[in-house]
Amino acid sequence: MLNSTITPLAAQTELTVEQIGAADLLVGVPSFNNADTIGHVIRAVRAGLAKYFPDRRAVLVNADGGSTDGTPAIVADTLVDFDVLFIGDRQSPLHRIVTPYHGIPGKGSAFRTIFEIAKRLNVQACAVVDSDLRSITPEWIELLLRPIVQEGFDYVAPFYQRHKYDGTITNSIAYPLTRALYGYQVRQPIGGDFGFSGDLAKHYLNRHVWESDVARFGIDIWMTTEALTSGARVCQSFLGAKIHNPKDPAADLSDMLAQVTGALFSLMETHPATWTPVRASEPVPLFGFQYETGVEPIHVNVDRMLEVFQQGLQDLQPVWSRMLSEESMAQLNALQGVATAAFRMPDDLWVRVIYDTALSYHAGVLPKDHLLKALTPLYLGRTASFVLQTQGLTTREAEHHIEALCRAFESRKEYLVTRWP
Ligand SMILES: Nc1nc2c(ncn2[C@@H]2O[C@H](COP(=O)(O)OP(=O)(O)OP(=O)(O)O)[C@@H](O)[C@H]2O)c(=O)[nH]1
Ligand SMILES: [Mg+2]
Repeated sequence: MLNSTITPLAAQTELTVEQIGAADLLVGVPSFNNADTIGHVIRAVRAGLAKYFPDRRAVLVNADGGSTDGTPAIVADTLVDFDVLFIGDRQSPLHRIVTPYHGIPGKGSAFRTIFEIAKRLNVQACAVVDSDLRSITPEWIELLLRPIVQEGFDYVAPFYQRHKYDGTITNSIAYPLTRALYGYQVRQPIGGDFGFSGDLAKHYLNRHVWESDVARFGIDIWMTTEALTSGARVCQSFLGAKIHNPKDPAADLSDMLAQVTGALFSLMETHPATWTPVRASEPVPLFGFQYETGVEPIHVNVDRMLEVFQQGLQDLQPVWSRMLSEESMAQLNALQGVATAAFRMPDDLWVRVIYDTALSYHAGVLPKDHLLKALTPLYLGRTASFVLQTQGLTTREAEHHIEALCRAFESRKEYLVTRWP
């Protein structure tokens, strides 16, 4: 593999980067139609850099995916006196034909551009924050950058309080699986707001993954996993509440689920020597003062989720029976027609579903996109079960259930390892 592939930048960006020459800190903000919220995010970034790093040369990069709601103009209006770069990761169709390697539209492609600028400016530390955040404060910038700049860490994952029904992909798959595989308790491996060193940004650029799910929403889990497997020093920072524009798991999450699990499973194929020997997990250092915050309630439609699950039991038998073990299939079939209040998909069954799916992905029993799509109704069944099980519980109490799920992933890991060829 070539190590020197250069990520192309738009001509104007090239010029601006050249003029800036070098910087100490870079904050990247990916955006795609975030006009309602990005002004707040940019103000927080700007204040954070000014307050906590007044003597450092700082650059803010807004990597926009072709917003049609005026997002870039709002960014421009919000900033006056420091260097800003505006990047479009979505080329016009014509332009894309000329330079197809500019990348597929997605959050990951936006990050690739951010990494490239970080490399060219030779920065010491970077942070990235989502542009739909409504709870970001200037302190987030310090909490994401300081561990890199002063404490010798290479990667900072966020740690926030979220409503018990926000982050369902995190809670049911990304956190438990990452913890069981690699042995580190990174609570928000796909939180989206990270700090990392300039060196780690270069490492990311040298991995050639930009035609895969990593170019889209696979980017977050990929960054965290690459950090863990490359021997980077990883920590977490407590950022308070994460309040953003949440998605209804039943409505919007299918593509994101496929991209995140696709990245997770393909990373398992890249790093088997790292994860197969691991049998326990350890806490990861946590910076920042922890306090209780209020979180906004998230409404989820359990009936809709169960409908999709039951429909899957009807239609997807041929697919599920190829990707799951007989025992899992039998347990799933026993859930047919179960009334909502009584519906439960136990931890052990869910762990088996995920491990079986990872094994089938690796074995190539089905085209990968079919397999990942077939996971959606199963995930919705599990999410409905979690909602029903934790109804009436506080977020903190619901956390005990997530901890129990993590332990189930860890204690059943032998099942996965012994079947991995
Ligand atoms: N440049 C670019 N940015 C994107 C694209 N898709 C999403 N983003 C940005 O990535 C960030 C995260 O996207 P969200 O849709 O909030 O996803 P999320 O918060 O991880 O997922 P949920 O927990 O489901 O809300 C936001 O700042 C988006 O603007 C894209 O295609 N291009
Ligand atoms: Mg969001």
